[in-house]
Amino acid sequence: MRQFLLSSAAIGMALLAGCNNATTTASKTESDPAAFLARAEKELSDYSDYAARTAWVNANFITDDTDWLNSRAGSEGTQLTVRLANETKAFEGAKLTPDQERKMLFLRAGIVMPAPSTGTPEEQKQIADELADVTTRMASTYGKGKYTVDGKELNLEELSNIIGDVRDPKKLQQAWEGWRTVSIGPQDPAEGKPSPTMAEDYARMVDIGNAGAKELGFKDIADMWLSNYDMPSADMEATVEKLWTQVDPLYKELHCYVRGRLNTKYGDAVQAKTGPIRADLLGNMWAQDWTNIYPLAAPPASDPGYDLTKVLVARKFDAVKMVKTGEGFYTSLGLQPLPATFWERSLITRPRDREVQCHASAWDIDNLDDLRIKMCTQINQEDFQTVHHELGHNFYQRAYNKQDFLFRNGANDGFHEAIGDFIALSVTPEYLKQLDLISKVPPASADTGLLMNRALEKVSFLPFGLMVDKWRWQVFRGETTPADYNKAWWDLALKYQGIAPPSQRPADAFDPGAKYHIPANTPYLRYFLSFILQFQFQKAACEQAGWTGPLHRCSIYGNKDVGAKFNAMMEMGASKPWPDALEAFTGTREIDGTALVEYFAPLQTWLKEQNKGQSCGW
Ligand code: X8Z
Ligand code: ZN
Repeated sequence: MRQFLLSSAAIGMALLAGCNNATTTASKTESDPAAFLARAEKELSDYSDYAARTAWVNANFITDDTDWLNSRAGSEGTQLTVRLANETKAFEGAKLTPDQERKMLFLRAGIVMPAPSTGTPEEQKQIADELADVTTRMASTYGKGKYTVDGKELNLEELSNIIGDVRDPKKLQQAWEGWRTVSIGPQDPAEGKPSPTMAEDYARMVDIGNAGAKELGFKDIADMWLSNYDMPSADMEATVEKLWTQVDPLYKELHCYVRGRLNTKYGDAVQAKTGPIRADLLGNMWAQDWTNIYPLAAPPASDPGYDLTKVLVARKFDAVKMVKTGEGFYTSLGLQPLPATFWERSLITRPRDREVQCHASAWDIDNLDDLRIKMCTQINQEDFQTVHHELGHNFYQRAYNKQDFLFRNGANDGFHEAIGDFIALSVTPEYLKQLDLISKVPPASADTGLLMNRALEKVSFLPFGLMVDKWRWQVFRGETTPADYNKAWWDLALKYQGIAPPSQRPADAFDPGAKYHIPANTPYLRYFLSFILQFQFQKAACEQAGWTGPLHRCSIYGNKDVGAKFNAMMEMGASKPWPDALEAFTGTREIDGTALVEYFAPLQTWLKEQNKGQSCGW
């Protein structure tokens, strides 16, 4: 199974999974690589069918019992994948085809959180069980998170709505700090001994994972995660630095301008003219998407004349209509509609009477066509975007379902995240007019406003997309120890995002745990890469479509020629190194931030003008 996003250590191979009886660890490696790989793929596929359903039920119905089941499946998955990874060692130095090499690498490097397999079978099982318990507990603690405001228990959507809509700094601070109490962990004094805190669980997971990574020949988990990009891990890290250098100046201009507008709105006592931005003022719980403060940052005299959230509400969109509209975009490109089971089995609104993991995700339960999404959809611009994002995962999954099992994956994980976002870049005024959602297309004078809206979503994200895994790499490498977990998090937020918490954080805070991907153990570099790649896809697609206007006005809606080329890239799955897939669709083999910078160039020019005389940076 591949769930985007929801990988637990269990299901952990960025790819994969599978297991029958985990304690039969005695290596039974065949001498023929083809026979070994055929067995490995069969074992993973069998396990995946079972683990995906267990994880789905757990995420849709969080109880002690489903935690127990998920943890058990997770432990079995760890034991299976670690055993197979170790079995690949028998083929080191053997003559392999490029496909076989690739599959061996996926088996060895594709486990998100490995456990060591030393000791007796009983000891191996014990440590895999412990890892699974710790990771399931962290994810479920996050999923069940709530905080009481004015006597009312609020969940993450409700707290996020405060951060998005309210402009009273005291209320913002309360919701922002309130959500961060969730990541302290389940402290139930009635049970006598309190459960471990999330930070304690996290530290234990890191110890186990690093031991597992070393056994598989990696320096640590960071080295292992960075080994999944068709180049040595150090080269990938250098590539990421290059990308950041390309986009950092644009981010700094946006930061500078937005800080000035927040200062005008709130005054010096709340937001100073210089220094970092107060993290709770940016309209999003993690300051990773600033679209909600568009009304504060809107360029004067450049009003696009519509607000997508208001349009959706006025047109009485419900969750199903949001998803149907998203599907309609993909089918307009010539892709087949989603299967009937998608509509029967997906979860698209938050149920009232049970605990669910509401962070949006897309699932491929049988690695074939049992596709589903799970999201607690709200009727707004952000979730309209998210619907396209999640469906992108599902259409990609179905496109590569004829590949061998180990190749049923994205070209790299950044591609998987970029598919749906690329499609959503085509949600332009011209497209909305075609759907009859707006009555007239705004004139060129609205371009700065339109670009600002997009920048508040895309450019604001870049430093966050980078700092999450910078933090994890430091932790995995032992450069940040548990006592400094929170300090290191805020040091990176300051360095890259230029933001600071509204007040000093308490000594027991574990703020990384208030972001889904940390307790759920989902690597985050993929999103940074996606935000770069989606603009490369957009540029190439619009060139293919013969578009000559400004890129942000280009929509590929209905273009079956572009759709066919796009589908050809998706069908490749992970069967070839990712530069091959990139080349197939865009003609270039390099991941590069230039397309993003070009897309926003008119806005950057405008921002520079506005920021004249300011001392930008922090
Ligand atoms: O987690 C997601 C998706 C699921 S793969 C909703 N995203 C990141 C996040 O929410 O932090 C999409 C953008 C970044
Ligand atoms: Zn995603």
